[in-house]
Amino acid sequence: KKVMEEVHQWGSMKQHGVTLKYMMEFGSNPTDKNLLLSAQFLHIELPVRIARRSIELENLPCGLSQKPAVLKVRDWYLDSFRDLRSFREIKDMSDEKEFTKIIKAIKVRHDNVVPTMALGVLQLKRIMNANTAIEDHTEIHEFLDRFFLSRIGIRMLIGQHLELHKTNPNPNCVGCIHTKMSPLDVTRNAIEDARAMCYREYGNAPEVTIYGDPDFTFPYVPSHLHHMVFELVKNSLRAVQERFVDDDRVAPPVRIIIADGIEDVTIKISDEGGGIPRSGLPKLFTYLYSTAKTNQLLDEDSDLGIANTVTMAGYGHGLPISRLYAKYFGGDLQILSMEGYGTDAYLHLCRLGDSEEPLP
Ligand code: W6P
Repeated sequence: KKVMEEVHQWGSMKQHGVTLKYMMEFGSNPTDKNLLLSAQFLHIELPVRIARRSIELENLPCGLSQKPAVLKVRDWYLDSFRDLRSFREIKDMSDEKEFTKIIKAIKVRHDNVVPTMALGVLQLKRIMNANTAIEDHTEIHEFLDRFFLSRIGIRMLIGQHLELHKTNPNPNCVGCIHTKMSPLDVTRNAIEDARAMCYREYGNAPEVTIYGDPDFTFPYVPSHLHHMVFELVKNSLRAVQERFVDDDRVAPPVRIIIADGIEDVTIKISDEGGGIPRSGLPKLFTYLYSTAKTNQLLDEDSDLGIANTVTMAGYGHGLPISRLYAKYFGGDLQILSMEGYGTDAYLHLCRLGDSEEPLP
């Protein structure tokens, strides 16, 4: 209870965003002095950001805060807040080293926040379906958007600090930023992973064609791009695969085009999976709506729905979270569909790395 006072105090402090450019400039020089400055910054910034989320987790509508899975996430946030606040002032490299261990452990503690929150939402949905009143999900949706966007930022900051400690880093990498990332390479890998998953689930996977300049590179975080393209290709493969089951026709390939513009790098992913009705488009990005039949396998008592993480349907949070990854560095994700034909996803990645972190 005493800790809540401190949480409220820290939760009202200003958050300080950083830019991709700043992270690159700062991180390209991992001297002891900079490592110390970085740790000192995180020692203040992380409790501020974590306190805000803890407060929001306590005050969710429709009783979401009381769902067991959400309580568990709230406890992770409070534990991390305590860990950070109980750490002494960082004065020398020995403090820095120990602090780095703490934030590494915090990152691991929060590894399963996304599936656990998905479980919390599911626990809420169970009772909401019972009373069929037209519920307004806007507030919960907007909370989850803020919550997951903040999580991306927190993990990016911790990840950057941890990567700076690497003894033999890739010369083209600054922390988890690849200064010469080839979107074509990352896309190829994401396609391979998505097709492998499709193959496991259906015993077959549609072809994917890809157009783009193989020599084009720009600074970005490969793991973020992989996550987004993997999610989109998975959706397309599933749509095509399900439309062409028991069909003599060969499935039309998913087509990907990578365009390098001045402002944006845009990746278009087109499928002929039959499309979705216009009225269904907004639902694609909502957390409370999900078609995943496999979700029913989730058990209240099981820690996580292990089975679900390996199916293509996932938790149904993949698209909204992919859009947050795009937005985190100033990009966006749009989906257009022609019902009866297919769907196009436009993934815009911002090239000018000086857009500041959006801080919810
Ligand atoms: C579909 C539905 C969808 C969502 C996102 C990306 C691609 C696709 N294709 O049929």
